[in-house]
Amino acid sequence: MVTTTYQVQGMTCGHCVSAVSAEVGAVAGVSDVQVDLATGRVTVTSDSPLDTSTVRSAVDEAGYDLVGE
Ligand SMILES: [Cu+2]
Repeated sequence: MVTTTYQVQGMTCGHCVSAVSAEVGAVAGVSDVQVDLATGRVTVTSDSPLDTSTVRSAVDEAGYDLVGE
């Protein structure tokens, strides 16, 4: 299991958290997504290391921005 933390910009409420959790959770190999609304930190647990671009697309799909890289 690999745990990676990402920084997501633009989340403002529980709905945003659900949207990001759902999209990132749908990425192949992801088993868990924890979102901290206050800090914008998204912790993703997966079977193997994820492509940042894949996670970025998922966050983008939910309507938010992955910060950095
Ligand atoms: Cu919201």
